[in-house]
Amino acid sequence: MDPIRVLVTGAAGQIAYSLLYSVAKGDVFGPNQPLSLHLLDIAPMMGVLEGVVMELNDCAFPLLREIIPTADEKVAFSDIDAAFLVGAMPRREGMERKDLLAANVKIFKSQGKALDQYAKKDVKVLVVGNPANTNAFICSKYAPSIPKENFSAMTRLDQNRATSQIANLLKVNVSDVANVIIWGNHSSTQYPDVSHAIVSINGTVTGVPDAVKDDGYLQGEFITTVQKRGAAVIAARKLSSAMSAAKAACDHMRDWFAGVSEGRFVSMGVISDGSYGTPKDVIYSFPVTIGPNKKWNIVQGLQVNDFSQEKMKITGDELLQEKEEALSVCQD
Ligand code: NAX
Repeated sequence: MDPIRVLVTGAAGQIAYSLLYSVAKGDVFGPNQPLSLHLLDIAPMMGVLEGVVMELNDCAFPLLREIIPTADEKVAFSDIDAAFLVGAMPRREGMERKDLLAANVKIFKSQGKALDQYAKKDVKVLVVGNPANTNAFICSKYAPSIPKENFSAMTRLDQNRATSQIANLLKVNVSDVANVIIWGNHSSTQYPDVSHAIVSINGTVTGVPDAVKDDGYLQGEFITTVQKRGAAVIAARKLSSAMSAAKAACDHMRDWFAGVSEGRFVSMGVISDGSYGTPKDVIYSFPVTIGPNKKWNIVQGLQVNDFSQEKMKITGDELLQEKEEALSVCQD
């Protein structure tokens, strides 16, 4: 089998440190798929990246055929099949939201253009770097030769966090809980929704709301716990989520490449077609099914009550605002 080319940006950073291990081991593209890893970071990080390359070599992964560390976007994006865009400008103390957005627009505009020029046209792009949804939108805007469906933003960590909260509460294994939805933006306005989630308890499948029997919790503390989980990890670890973020990025890309089983759906930030009254043309997190052809479809026909509709609107409005702000600093 020919190796596939996989790009990881922010390759010298902390999420990449966990992500590269799993990707190189075969957790994402399968145990028989050889790979060539393209590692992009900024020039001042090349020394650190060299250390990461040494460690990847020392892992002696049989599937890893080539490692290309670089600070050059042309080298990084050439002929790639999949991209994990993890590197982004972090918010520094005293930095205005607008400045953060402007710095990221610059990065993702440049990377969008590089994708357009150098990547395979069927490349699958997962944006992890924050603000992930809007970064993915900008990236896609500057890569017009690549279908918009090939760009996604990561909300899988939020989905995994929500699933784990429910599994712990019901004292079941996480694999017994399915179809938890994250709607909207990967931010504190996201709406974790278990109205359509199912759980298997002693072999019987029930709706999560029926199993939990506490709508007050599901519409209150559950939502805020998931929304604020990232901040809770930072408060405890003094560093942001990395191992769990890398695992979620792997889950997202694996499901995109391999598909998800019948009756199951996962959440991904994808280009909105206005389903469920959401704003069109923003990267909004929806429940999606994925077939064996690497194509996702937004799950249709779910009943959305007034409570959900309101939450979905709040996060949609935030995405519209972010998009407007990002476009205002785009210049062209
Ligand atoms: P780190 O600061 O450890 O690493 C980021 C790396 O990106 C650094 O090595 C930096 O030099 C590099 N970088 C910056 N600009 C770059 C550019 N233009 N091209 C290539 N590399 C560049 O951050 P880490 O903890 O790894 O987090 C990375 C990003 O993920 C952050 O934006 C973070 O906010 C975001 N996250 C997103 C999550 C999600 O669910 N979507 C969850 C986890 C995480 O918070």
